[in-house]
Amino acid sequence: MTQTLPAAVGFLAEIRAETGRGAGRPLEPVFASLGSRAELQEQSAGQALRIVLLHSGAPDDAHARAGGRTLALAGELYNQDELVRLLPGAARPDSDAALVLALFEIYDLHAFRLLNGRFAALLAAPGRVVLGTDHAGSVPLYLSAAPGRVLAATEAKALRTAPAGRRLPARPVRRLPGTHQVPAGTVLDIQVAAGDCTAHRTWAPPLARRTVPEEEAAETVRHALDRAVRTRTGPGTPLVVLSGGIDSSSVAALAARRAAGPIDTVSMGTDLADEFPQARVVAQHLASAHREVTVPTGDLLRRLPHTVWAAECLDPDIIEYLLPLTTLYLRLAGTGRRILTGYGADIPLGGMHREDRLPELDTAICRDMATFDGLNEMTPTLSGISGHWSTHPYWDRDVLDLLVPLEAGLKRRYGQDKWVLRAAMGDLLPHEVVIRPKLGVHEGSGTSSSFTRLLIDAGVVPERVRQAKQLVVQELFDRVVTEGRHPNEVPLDTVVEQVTGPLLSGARPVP
Ligand code: AMP
Ligand code: PCX
Ligand code: MG
Repeated sequence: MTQTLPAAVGFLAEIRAETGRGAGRPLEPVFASLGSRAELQEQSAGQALRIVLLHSGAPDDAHARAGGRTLALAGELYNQDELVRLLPGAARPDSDAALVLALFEIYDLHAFRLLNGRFAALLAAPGRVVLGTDHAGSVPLYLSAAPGRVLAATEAKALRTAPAGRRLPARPVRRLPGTHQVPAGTVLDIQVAAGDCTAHRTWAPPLARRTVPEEEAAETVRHALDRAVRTRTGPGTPLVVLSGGIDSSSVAALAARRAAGPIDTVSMGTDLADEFPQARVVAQHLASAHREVTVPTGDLLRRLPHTVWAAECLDPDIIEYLLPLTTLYLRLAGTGRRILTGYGADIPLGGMHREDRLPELDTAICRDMATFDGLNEMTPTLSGISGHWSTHPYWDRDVLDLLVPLEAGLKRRYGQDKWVLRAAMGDLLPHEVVIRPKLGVHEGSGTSSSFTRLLIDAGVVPERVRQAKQLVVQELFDRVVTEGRHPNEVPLDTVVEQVTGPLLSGARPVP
């Protein structure tokens, strides 16, 4: 059978020096993402290794062994064709995990500088553990290390019962002492005996800007995005989450052009707001099998705990972007779909920035490219909690390396935002779609306003709504990540009551 999803979508790994010092009870493999579990255990060179793979039917493809090294990979690569050319001999490794391991044998940790993918990886060698994230850190990876042991997992909650680890050159996780997140585009090289850890950046957002003639800019963007969509499209019918804006409509158009039959598209809205008419124009143009999903706002807000559980994110703005998508994924029939989105296009293109001046536009792009790490907004776990795999072509490494450096005047031009993308896609979409500005998902679905309304109804004054949203998200994080509770057991109304109580009794701030 041809695999639709990556071989593994997550893992938990424990490496212990067999000195007795690092001994401890094995951790429970607790994941929000759905999947089957397969466990590997190895004992060699005075080191014990245990890996629990969260897999989708082919666990043997998610790990590889050679030369005393074992590698586990959650996720997938998008540039295998160029990578295999680096290997000696004609035989193509039979999995992405085997390919990364073969590259590691040649380049050691610098192999991670070569990869374009959506993955988290762990490599165990005698006395050494290497942890690597893709350029965007799009599959989150966490670790806890102490002399004689390294624990790592693709979800922080899987490490919640880990004994306190030492401080590392990585971001600490709230209220999990010694648990850190591996930064985006980073390899951590850990000496097991001492627990020492060195960080190597393997990717950084480009800082320079390039001037490119209009036509060439549009052509190269089209080519790069087309390749990113192609490499993300599996053997089955592609499913695109479609808002009708230029970002997701472009992905849908490129997927439809290559597909043998109609692609699937789906749009979500609520009883408060939707963008169904706009999405319908695109679906009709592409002759996709299109669905509209209307979610009552009460049901939408009840998915806040699930969104925090999946994203392990503390940023209330990001949670507002992710809530409608998580809710939509939970309403998709069955499991095992490969989902393409237009998520992230607005970051390198400055699409959420609504004004004409170029310095402000580039300032916003610089800020967003410098602050995305750790937000987990691209995490596959959002769709993983309903057994699907999402992937975001605009955050392909080559697409980002092309989009970010385009000078701001190519991004805002002739009074249009994201001009270069609109120019690149002009021939594949109806003109009205190509030129239409759009609201963000949190606005188009009424998510932000319904979350605000919930808090106002609970008595929060407008000036404190933002603070209250932050507190709700923090409290949800503490319950579903730190305490490890299932989101179904965390009723939103009690959390709202708990965090708004102190806000209500406090003095009303002077406006
Ligand atoms: P945005 O940039 O706000 O359009 O949202 C990011 C991505 O989420 C889009 O490119 C779409 O792939 C997806 N999305 C946004 N809104 C919707 C919606 N109403 N229905 C389905 N997918 C959506
Ligand atoms: N988006 C944006 C990303 C949200 C901003 N994230 C950030 N600054 N790290 C996108 O899809 O590009 C919307 C709704 O727009 C989510
Ligand atoms: Mg967008």
